Amino acid sequence: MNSLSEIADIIKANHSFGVTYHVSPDGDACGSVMALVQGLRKLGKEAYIISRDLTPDNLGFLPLSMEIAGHNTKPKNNSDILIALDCGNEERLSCDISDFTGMIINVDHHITNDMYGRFNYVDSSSSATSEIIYSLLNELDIELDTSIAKCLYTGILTDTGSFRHSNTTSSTHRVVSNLLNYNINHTKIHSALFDNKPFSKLKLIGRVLDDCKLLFNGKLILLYVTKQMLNELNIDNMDTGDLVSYGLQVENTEVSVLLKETDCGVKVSLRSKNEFDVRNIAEKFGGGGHIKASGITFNDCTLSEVKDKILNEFAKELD
Ligand SMILES: [Mn+2]
Repeated sequence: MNSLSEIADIIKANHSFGVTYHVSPDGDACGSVMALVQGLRKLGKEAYIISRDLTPDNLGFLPLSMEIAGHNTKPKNNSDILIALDCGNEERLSCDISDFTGMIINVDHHITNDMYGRFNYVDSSSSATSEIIYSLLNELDIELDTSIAKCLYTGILTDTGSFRHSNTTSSTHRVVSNLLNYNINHTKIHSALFDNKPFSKLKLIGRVLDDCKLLFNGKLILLYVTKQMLNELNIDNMDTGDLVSYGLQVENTEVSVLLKETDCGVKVSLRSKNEFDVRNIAEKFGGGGHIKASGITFNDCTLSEVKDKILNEFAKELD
């Protein structure tokens, strides 16, 4: 692995950068990419966002969200470097790298990173990739401003579950304390992120909670989002991964499992409250993530097939 100052040196020595993140970008992916792109432009570099995804609705308030419009899906021919942020492996990049011959710089905080870059900086003790980008901008002597601070704050806030997850450290709070000096309106950021749901989402939450089930003596809670629910509520395209966290609000639960029926199969979100390692389960099915937050995608499977497979694995550890 490289040091952050080596990464900074490579950046200083080059001119053109495509910057990308993982598919289905979240607050940390978007926040870290947008902060770095703005910082690189301040250095006089050519920098642009590469994304096969659109900005999620609740992140539309971030600067540069207009630059994620689905037209840059691969690095430009003349780009020296592709910087990949918050993404553990090449397969999950929201970027087509099949023709790319330049160098990849991989900066991430996922413990299971494949080190797929020519240069790699992975710090799993960082709460968010945005926390690392804060340090990288420092290494590059880039003066922060309100717009950059807003992006980094959003990334850290979302990846720490508003500073409640165990990945939150004193260093996280130190970084955030500095970010608040750049005149960001943290109350407004919080509202834009969390108090901004379509009414249909609230109705969906009601349906999902009404149908959820406690299993394994209350240690696991199972939630479903079915196509039928989405159809009945006229919901077309909505991120529902956050619903999994409701399961952990129940006393004595250890694991929350959300199964979402999609057009191609089933998406599974796994969350753990304390010690249980859900990544271990996810990896058995080709998924991945963090110890307390992981995901799996099953193609061409029905909801009940996936439910059986997943519960069989949990039974080995929770029964
Ligand atoms: Mn992250």
